[in-house]
Amino acid sequence: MASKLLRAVILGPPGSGKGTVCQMIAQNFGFQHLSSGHFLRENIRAKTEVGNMAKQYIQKGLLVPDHVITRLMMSELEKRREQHWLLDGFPRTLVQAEALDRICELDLVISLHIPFETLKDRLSRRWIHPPSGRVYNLEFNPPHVHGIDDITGEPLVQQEDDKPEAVAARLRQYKVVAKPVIDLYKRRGVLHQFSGTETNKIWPYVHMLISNKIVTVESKEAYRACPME
Ligand code: G5P
Ligand code: MG
Repeated sequence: MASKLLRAVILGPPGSGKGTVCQMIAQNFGFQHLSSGHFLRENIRAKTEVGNMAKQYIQKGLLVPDHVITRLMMSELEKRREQHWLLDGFPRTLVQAEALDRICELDLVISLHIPFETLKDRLSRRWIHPPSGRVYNLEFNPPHVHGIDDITGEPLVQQEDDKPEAVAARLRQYKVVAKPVIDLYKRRGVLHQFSGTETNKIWPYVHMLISNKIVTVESKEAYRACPME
């Protein structure tokens, strides 16, 4: 792994496979996978002040206010200054992207484009293991035993915001707020878009992109350490 710390973000509508792709990247490249939804759900379970506030929004499929999520994510990033990280679900609005800009420069932004019908199907079949954030799908990656987490043997649950009304609201909202964020990263030349209906078919391209990025960063670092006359 390169000595420079890599800063990456994955964008995409609910159900587009951000969490699934991040799990693959984390396993293959050792990035820390930081999911804003996971941190929010942890806070809800722990009944913190942030969690109690966020719950009302999440259950309705609405975005949590910018200042709440930004403060939460900044404090999580502060704890991981020395690690390569990959943000999943943050930033989601232009205000959040500007807050992230103030603390780091992104090396890479991945944006997933998946058809609407595919998203609705996937979310209604999703089950998760709340303590770890592990994601399953009854068709795509089912647990070994129905309703049970493969690693811990604990029960899986279906999230409140995967209910049909909440899913439709989340998809509508994504289209509106994500556009300026995508445009910003496109203008900066760090955005890489992937389209398709199957994560396993998108994955080899994402793998290649990250491998190339790591090689590029390593060669730049080597050049800086030993510049040619
Ligand atoms: P989250 O938790 O960030 P969303 O809405 O961004 O939630 P979500 O639902 O977690 O996104 P995903 O991570 O993009 O989707 O997708 P996933 O979980 O990997 O895959 C979806 C399902 O499809 C899984 O069951 C998976 O196994 C399956 N799957 C994947 N690939 C395939 C495939 O190829 N084929 C098939 N058949 N299945 C597949 O945020 C939750 C809420 O928190 C708040 C908001 O209220 C949000 O709604 N929040 C924020 N609010 C404000 N600002 C922020 N930055 C916020 N972040 C979170
Ligand atoms: Mg997710």
